[in-house]
Amino acid sequence: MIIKQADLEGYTAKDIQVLEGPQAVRRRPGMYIGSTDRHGLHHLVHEIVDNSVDEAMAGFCDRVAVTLEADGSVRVEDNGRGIPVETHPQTGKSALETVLTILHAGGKFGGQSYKVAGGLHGVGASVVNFLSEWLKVEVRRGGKLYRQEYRQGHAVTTVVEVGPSEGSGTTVSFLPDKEIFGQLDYSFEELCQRFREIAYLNKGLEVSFVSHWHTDERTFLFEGGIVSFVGHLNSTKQVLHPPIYILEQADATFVECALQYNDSYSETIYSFVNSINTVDGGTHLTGFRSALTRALNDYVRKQKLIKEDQPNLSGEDVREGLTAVISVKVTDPQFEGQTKTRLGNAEVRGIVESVVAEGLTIYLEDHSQEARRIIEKCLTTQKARDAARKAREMVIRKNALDGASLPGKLADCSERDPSKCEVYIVEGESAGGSAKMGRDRSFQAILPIKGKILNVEKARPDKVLAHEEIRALVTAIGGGIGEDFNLDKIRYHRIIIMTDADVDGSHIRTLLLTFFFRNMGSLIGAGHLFIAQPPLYRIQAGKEVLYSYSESQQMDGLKRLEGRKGLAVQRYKGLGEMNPEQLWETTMNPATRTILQVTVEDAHEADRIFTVLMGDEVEPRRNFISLYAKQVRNLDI
Ligand code: 0RA
Repeated sequence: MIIKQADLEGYTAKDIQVLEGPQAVRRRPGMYIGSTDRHGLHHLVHEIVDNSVDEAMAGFCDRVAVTLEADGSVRVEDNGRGIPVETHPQTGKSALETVLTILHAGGKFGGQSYKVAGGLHGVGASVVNFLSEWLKVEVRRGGKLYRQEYRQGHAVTTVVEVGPSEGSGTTVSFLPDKEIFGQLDYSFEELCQRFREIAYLNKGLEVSFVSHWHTDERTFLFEGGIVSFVGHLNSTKQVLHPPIYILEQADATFVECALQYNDSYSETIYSFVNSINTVDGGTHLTGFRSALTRALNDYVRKQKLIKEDQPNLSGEDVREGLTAVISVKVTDPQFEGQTKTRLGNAEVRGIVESVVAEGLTIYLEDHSQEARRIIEKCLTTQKARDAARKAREMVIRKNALDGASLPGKLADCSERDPSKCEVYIVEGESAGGSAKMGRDRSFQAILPIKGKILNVEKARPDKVLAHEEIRALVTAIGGGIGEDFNLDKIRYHRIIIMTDADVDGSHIRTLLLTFFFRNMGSLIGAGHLFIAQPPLYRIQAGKEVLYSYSESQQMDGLKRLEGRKGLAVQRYKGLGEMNPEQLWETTMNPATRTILQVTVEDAHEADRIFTVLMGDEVEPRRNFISLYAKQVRNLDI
C-alpha cells in the first residue's frame, strides 16, 4: 500500500479499517476466521450467533433461532432490540451498514454490550458478510421492518423500510461463499455443542437449531444455567452432593460458578469469559483455584479435621473429582496467548478469589454433612497421592537396580533416535509373533500385551503401577507416568496400538486409550499415539491381490474383480490370521499402511465415553451407547 503524503493528513484509525474491506479479508480469510475448512465455516455461524448472545447478555433478548437451510445458507434470528438503523456519525452510513461493512465495528454501539475484541473472537459480522456469496439482514425496530442486502460484502441495496413490524429483533441470513469454502461441510453435533454451551451459560436464553441440511433439530434452554451444565458434565458419575452455586456482582464484574464433586479421579473445570470458553484459563481460573484451596484448608483447620502437623491440602488434592464451571462477565476483557483464549485482566483474579472463597466458606458452614463428604474425599486423595508418589519412586528405584532393564517381552528396535522409532503394542501372543517377524527391526519395536489389561477407570492411580502389563508398557515407553510423565524421555515418537477388529480388540483398544489419556495425556496432545488399521478382507484373482479396510472398499473391490476366474475372498477375523509378510504389507510398512493419529479434540467428551463404557453404572452405559453410537464407533475405529 502506498500512501501519498497529502493523504496522511487527517488519517485516522477509522480510515485504516476502511482499507481492510472485503478484498483484504477474502484474500486472507485464515487471518480472520482461522481456516476455510469446516471450523472456519462454523466460525461464521458462531460469529453471527455471538452478536445475538451479546444482546442477550445485555438483557434484551431471550430467544435465538438458528436455521441451516438445505442450500447451505444460514439464518440467525433474535428478539433483541434490533441493530440501530439511524445514521452513524463517523461513517455517514446507517449503523446497520457500518456493522456489516466495517471491520471490528461491532463494539462501537451500545456502551454496555459485552463485546469481545481481538483474536479470532468477535472479528465482527462484517467478516461474515465479506466471506458470503450473499447476506441479507432484517431489523424489526420501532414498529418498522427494515432490510438490506449484500453480495460478497458489498451493499447492493440501501437500508429499505419495507413495512410495519411487531416486536423487535434482528435476522441475519447468509450463504458462505463457495469460492472461499469450497464444498460446504457442516457438522450438526459440533454446531450443537456451542449452542448448548451458550444456553447453559445464559440461563433462560432459548437457542433453537433447525437444520434442513442434516434434517435434524434441537432446542436448548436451561433455567438452571451453569448448575445444569455441571449436572450434565457429571451425569454419568456418582456425585457427592448437589451442585454448589455462587453468584455475585463486584463492581462491573459478574462472577458465577457452580461446582460439584464426584467419586472419580479426574478434574473437569470449564472457564468462560463473556460466554467464550477460555481453554487456556487465565486470571479468573487462577482466582477460582486459589479460593478453593484456601476455603477448604481454612475449613479443615477450623474444624480440626486434620492433625496440626499434617500438611495442607494441595491444589491437586482439592481438585481431584471436581467438576466446575466458572463464568465471568467482564466489560473490557483482555485476551492473551496464541489463540486468545486466556484472560489477562489482573484485577479479575482477586475479585473471583474473594467472591468464591466467601461463597464456599458460607456453604461449608451451612452444610456440614456435604462439607464432611467433600473433605473426606480430599483427605483420601492426599493419602493416595502420597502412596502413588512412593509407588512411582519404587518403580524408578527398581528399574535402577535392574540396570533400567527393558521388559523381557519387548522386541526393541536397533535405532536409538526416538523420532525415528515406533513401537507396536500388539494384542495376543500369536499376533505379537507375526509382528516380530514381519517388522523392520531397524526402527520398529513390538510389545505384545497379554489378555485384558487393567481397567484403569476403576483403579486408583497408585494401583495402576502394580499391574505387570502396565509396568511393561511404562518402562518400554520410557517417559514415566502420571504427574512425572516426561515427554522428552519417550523412546518412540510413534506409539501404535494394533488390535483385532473384533469386540475384544476394541475393548482392549479403549482400555489402552483410557490409560494413555489418563496417565500420559501430553503424549496424545503431541500427536505420538496412533491406531493401526489392519485390513478386513483380502481378495485374490489370479496374481492380483486386493486388501480392503472398510465394507465399502470391499464392495468396490468385489465389483472391480467381478467375474474373474478363481476369485478368492478371505475375511480376517484377527491379526493372527495374517502371516508376517501380509501383516507387514498391509499394516506395518510405512510406505503402504494407513495409521490413524489419536487426537484429544474434545478431551472431556472422550473422558465421558471412557467413563460410560468402562464405569460400573449399567443404566447410563446402555443409554449412552444408543445415543452416541456414532462417536463410539469413531473412537473404536
Ligand atoms: C448495539 C445497540 C443496539 C442493538 C445492538 C447493538 C444489537 C446488535 C445485534 C446483533 C445481532 N443482534 C443484535 N441485536 C442488537 C440498540 C441500542 C438501542 O436500541 O438503544
